Amino acid sequence: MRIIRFLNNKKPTLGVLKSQQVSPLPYSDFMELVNDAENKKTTPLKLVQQLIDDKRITEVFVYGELNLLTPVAAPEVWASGVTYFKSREARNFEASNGDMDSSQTFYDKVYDAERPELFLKSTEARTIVPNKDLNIRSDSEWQIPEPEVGVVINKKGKILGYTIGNDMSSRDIEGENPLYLPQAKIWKSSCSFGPAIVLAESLPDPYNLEITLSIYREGMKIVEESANTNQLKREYDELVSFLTRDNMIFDGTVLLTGTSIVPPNEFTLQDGDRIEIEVPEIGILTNPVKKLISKD
Ligand code: DO4
Ligand code: MG
Repeated sequence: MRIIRFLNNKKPTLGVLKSQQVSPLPYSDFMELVNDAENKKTTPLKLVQQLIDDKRITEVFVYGELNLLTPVAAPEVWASGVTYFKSREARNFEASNGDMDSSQTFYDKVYDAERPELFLKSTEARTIVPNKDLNIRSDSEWQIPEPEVGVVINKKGKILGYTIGNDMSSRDIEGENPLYLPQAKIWKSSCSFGPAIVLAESLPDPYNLEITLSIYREGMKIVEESANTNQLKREYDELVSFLTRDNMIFDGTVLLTGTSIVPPNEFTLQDGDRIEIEVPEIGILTNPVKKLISKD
């Protein structure tokens, strides 16, 4: 079952997405549904099914006509790094100016270490809803989207559902010095997620999700690459357990689980590009790209 959130008469409204039809739910946020299910000693899936069976939902909206919001108002988005072999190779490439040698880099070490790389990626105000502009930095010449599966968790670290996230990244800033990671990852509107959350209890196998990245420029598809979560080096719960350890985590937090898709090394995003990330079980996360103008 896929849950979305949209503006209905300017009010955030939760909805169930089936084919291209959306049935509104009596909640304004995903966590309200989760908490109501917990109070009623049931699960979100059963509660929504009950609302539908009781014919308490009669209105239907057309998905393509909605003003989408992120499917949960996530106070924070965290991200995992170097959880796929492909990401390890790409990080080594950008850090070595293409002159790869086989010595053990930080990226090689973190790929094999027990403790994963985790970092704060975004806050609610910096996170962009589906179909709205994602920014690229004014001071970077090498920027890419990172298509990732995101887990939606509660404050105890329980995985409630799965979504699609975009961990926009500056490869030249990170490649210059790994200590620049926060600047390579966080700026105004550098993260989006959505369009839906597929409930954990209704997703048969989160380790077999095909992710496809498409990038369009002047109407033409210029990048198309796919990967599968069966290549993930770690388990979702393992990443969550490190995130919640000795930490303060809020209900509705999203943890992105790393990328296995890296566009060709010569590629960089440009103003006017359109990014689409598809996971068939979840949907398509679409965002146009806008280049920030330096105020220096
Ligand atoms: O080490 C830098 C971040 C890597 C990352 O974001 C990823 O692997 O997805
Ligand atoms: Mg990433």
